[in-house]
Order: sequence, then C-alpha cells, then structure tokens
Amino acid sequence: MKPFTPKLAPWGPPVLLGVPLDHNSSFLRGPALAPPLIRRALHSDAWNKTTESRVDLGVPGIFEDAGDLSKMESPDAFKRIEEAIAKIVSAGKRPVTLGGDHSITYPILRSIGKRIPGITLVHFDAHPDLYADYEGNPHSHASPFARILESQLVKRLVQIGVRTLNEHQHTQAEKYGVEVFEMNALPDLCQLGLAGPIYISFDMDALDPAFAPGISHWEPGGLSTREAIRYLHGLSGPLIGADLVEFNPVRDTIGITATVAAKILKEILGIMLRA
Ligand SMILES: [Mn+2]
Repeated sequence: MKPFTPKLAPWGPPVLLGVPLDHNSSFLRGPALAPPLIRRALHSDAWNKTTESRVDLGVPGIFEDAGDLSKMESPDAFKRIEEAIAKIVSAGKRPVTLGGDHSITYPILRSIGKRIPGITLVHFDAHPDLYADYEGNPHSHASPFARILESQLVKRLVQIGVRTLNEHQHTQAEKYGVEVFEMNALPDLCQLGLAGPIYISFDMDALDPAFAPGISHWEPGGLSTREAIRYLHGLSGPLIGADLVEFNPVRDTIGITATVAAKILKEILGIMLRA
C-alpha cells in the first residue's frame, strides 16, 4: 500500500466556485441547479473525506469555497465569471469551478490563459464542443473550445472520451490541431507526453450514462467512473485549475449523478493537492 500521508503540493489552495449558468444549453436546461447538489454530496456523511490519493479534504483550509456567482442570467455573466476567476488566480490560488453548462469554460480560460502561459487543456467529454457556432449561438455549450482555440488561450487541447465527432467538428479539430481521442481508441496517458501547467475540463457526459444519467445529452458507450479516475490519477502536475460541468439534476432521478460528480471532484482536488 502507498504511504498514508502525502506531501502536499507547493501551490495555492484550490478554490471552489459555483457557476449556475445554463442558458447556453442547446437541448435541456438544468445544470444551473448543480453546484449546491455537488457540494451537498461532497460533504455527505455517507463517506469520509479522504481521496484515493490519500489527501484528507476534511483538514480545515486545505481547500476553500467561494460560494456561487449570482445573476448568471444577466448579459454580463461571462465578464463576471472572468473577473471572479481572475481574483482567484491573482491571489495565487487555483479555481475549481462547478457548472453550469460547458459554455462557462470559455470565460474561465480567457481569465486563466491570459495569466498562465503554455497551458495543456485536458478535456473529458462525449462531445468535442468545437462548433464554430451552434444554432447561431457562438457561446453555445457546443462551442467553447472553438472560442478558446481561436483566442489562443492554451498551448494544447487533448480530448478524451469523444464519441460524437461529425464532419464539421472533425474539420475544426484539424484546423486547430486538437488531439482528439475517441472512445474507440483511448490513449495511454504516459504516451501523450503531457506537461504542466495542466487544466482539466470535465464534462459529466464523458462518463457512460449508465454511471451518470443526470446529464442533458445521453451518449452511451462512454467511460466508466473508474476509467475516468484512472486518467485523473495518471495526470502529472502541476494542475492549475479545473471545471466540472453539465451535471443536470433534472435528469438525476435517483440522485446518483450528484455523488459521481462529487467523487470526480474529490479526486480532482486530491491530485491538485498531492505533491
Ligand atoms: Mn458533452
């Protein structure tokens, strides 16, 4: 067995930030309801607070929680997301955002990418989210990675778990040099040569809907929870931030997806904190 107490990373603490925004969803609303439910599952007495990487998240101050942003329906929502992330990053801390739909990843990266050069963005998703626009909305949850790449906010985009690549998004991936790893050819992380700083964008629909049914776009044939955790544990640091998006409580009929989201969150925090 691994030694019990890990050395902690010499980086600022992770800071949770809820972003209850779902008006850029193309099919169903609901992800705006997610942040408090993920927190409730994270702090549930049903499990202890120690991650699989042996970090005790119950230690006071080991991570912070900045609460939820308000009035995310207003036209200046992206600007306020960008400012809130800037405040966290400028304080030397690391944002861990709870969505919300995937459109929020663009303002988050606008803020981080301007401050931290050379980011490798590791993106778990059933979808490449590379549409130039979707049904006329350039800020659709189907388009954030097109915006991020055209603005050159990251050095590399590596997508894992994709199983919906159509011709348009294939063209977009080629245009921007995206490294797309589809479910039928999952990569060995060691061979990808990933280097820090790493940012994780985790769409809950990367997981098979058998594991996480509380999502807007069911796409069978996805990652198991264990496969996703194995990838997370395999990432070499430093991890400078993460977002966990697209959990839709409206479809989480038995409440399991909230717990799966909290488990993914726990393990992300654990790998951010370990040395
Ligand atoms: Mn998705």
